[in-house]
Amino acid sequence: MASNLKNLSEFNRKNIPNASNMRFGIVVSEWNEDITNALLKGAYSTLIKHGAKEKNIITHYVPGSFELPLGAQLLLDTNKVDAVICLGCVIQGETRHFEFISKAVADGIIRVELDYNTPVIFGVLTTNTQQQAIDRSGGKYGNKGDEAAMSAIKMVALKKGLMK
Ligand code: DLZ
Repeated sequence: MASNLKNLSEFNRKNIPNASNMRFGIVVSEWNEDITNALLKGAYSTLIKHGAKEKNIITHYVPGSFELPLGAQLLLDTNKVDAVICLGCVIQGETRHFEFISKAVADGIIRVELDYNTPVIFGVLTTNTQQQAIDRSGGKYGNKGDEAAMSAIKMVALKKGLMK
């Protein structure tokens, strides 16, 4: 299925592990904050729905998506989280800034994830238009925040299971 047609909030919820013993960090970009706050709402509610406790979810804001990887790294350095969910929204403008930010964020997030051997989830929308971002942050294509939270839960369960 073409990924741009997938509803980001539709997944088999029966396959998602219980998150009651998991701790999450969420880093949210302040750029395009209407969108990123909607992503946060989706991610947070999905974590809670699957058993995560409010006291085990730490949320921090960073200025823009470019700062998400460092935000994630700083959170991991606290040793208080089992995974970090990075939420951002980069919208194509008139210049090439979009390409540089999108690539830097993706590269940075995977680098932190592998360096720390800990799930760091790419909950970043990279869209051509504001409408595409609205459609994917609680609109007609669901909410990327939901998908990011679900990925975080699954990856923490995988790690906990393998390290037993
Ligand atoms: C500068 C900038 C621009 C033009 N566009 C976005 C965007 O669409 N989404 C986003 O999250 N951040 C944007 N930023 C800010 C950068 O991510 C970063 O915060 C600044 O370049 C400072 O490092």
